[in-house]
Amino acid sequence: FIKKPSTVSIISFPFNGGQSHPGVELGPKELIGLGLVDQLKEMGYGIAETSGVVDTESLKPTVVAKGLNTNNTEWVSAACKELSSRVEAECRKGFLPVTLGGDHSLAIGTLNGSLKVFGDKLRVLWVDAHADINPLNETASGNLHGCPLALVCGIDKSPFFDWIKEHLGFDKLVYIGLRDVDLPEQKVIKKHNIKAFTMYHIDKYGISKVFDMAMDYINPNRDLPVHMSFDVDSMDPSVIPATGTPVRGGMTFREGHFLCEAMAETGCLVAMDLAEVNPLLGDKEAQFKTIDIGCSLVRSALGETLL
Ligand code: EXY
Ligand code: MN
Ligand code: MN
Ligand code: MN
Repeated sequence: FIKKPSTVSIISFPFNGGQSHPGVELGPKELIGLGLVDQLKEMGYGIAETSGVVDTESLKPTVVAKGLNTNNTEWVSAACKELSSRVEAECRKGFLPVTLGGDHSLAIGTLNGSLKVFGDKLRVLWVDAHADINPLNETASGNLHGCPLALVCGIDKSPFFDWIKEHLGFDKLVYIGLRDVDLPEQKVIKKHNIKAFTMYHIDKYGISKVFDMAMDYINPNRDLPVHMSFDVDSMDPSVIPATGTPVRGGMTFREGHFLCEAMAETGCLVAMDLAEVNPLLGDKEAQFKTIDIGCSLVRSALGETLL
């Protein structure tokens, strides 16, 4: 248990540069529009004055480098650099930054920010259908939302991301929810022995045991600061349909909420991301479900209980 922040800072990151579906940049507005800030206030959290929106559009470069293997590289870099300083500033004040995406390349910024504050103590719980650790010269899609951890863990030292000085140790990261991992990512995970609990493990052991095993691995005494980066596509598409890279066979409504409730129970959460909500990818019902459950997952991670 560590000193749990009593003030949250909601950072809206309306960004779609890490992938190709328009609409994911509307995620933050929809989540807040459904009342997330008021819900957190009702839970007793203070809302930081410095909550706000990162103006990602103003950071879009006019000239784009040619011949790169990845798309929107400079834009992703500039936007995430700004996001990093926002997250760093909030963590330094002892607030809990909740970064609302926007695509998962946002984690390049959020994890850099929390690493600057917590350093080698920081632990990362990555909840996702995907590993998001493609080396930049090996990604098949060229979408940087499939690469954040390659930059955060220092596998890639791209000159376009020269502002990334801090790297996360591979033994400080754990995955829950994997079910769609590219070959280059499998190579990286095996080479660096990254701990990963896939949907197979959730089926085999149940989410409670998987959570405990994950926490025992990165945070055995439950006394280290944990940054949870939650990709909504970790959930089954029947639960959260409006997202850019859905993969069947995901977590149920309760598995996702249990994971967040158990994370809150540790009292170790110091930062959270909610990524990949794309309100345009589904009909009205799909949109509402996705945003409503996104808000609910955040509340659970911040301590909302059923009784
Ligand atoms: N691994 C695939 C790629 O690199 O393009 C799919 C990545 C999906 C990324 C989303 C954020 O999790
Ligand atoms: Mn992801
Ligand atoms: Mn994903
Ligand atoms: Mn390093």
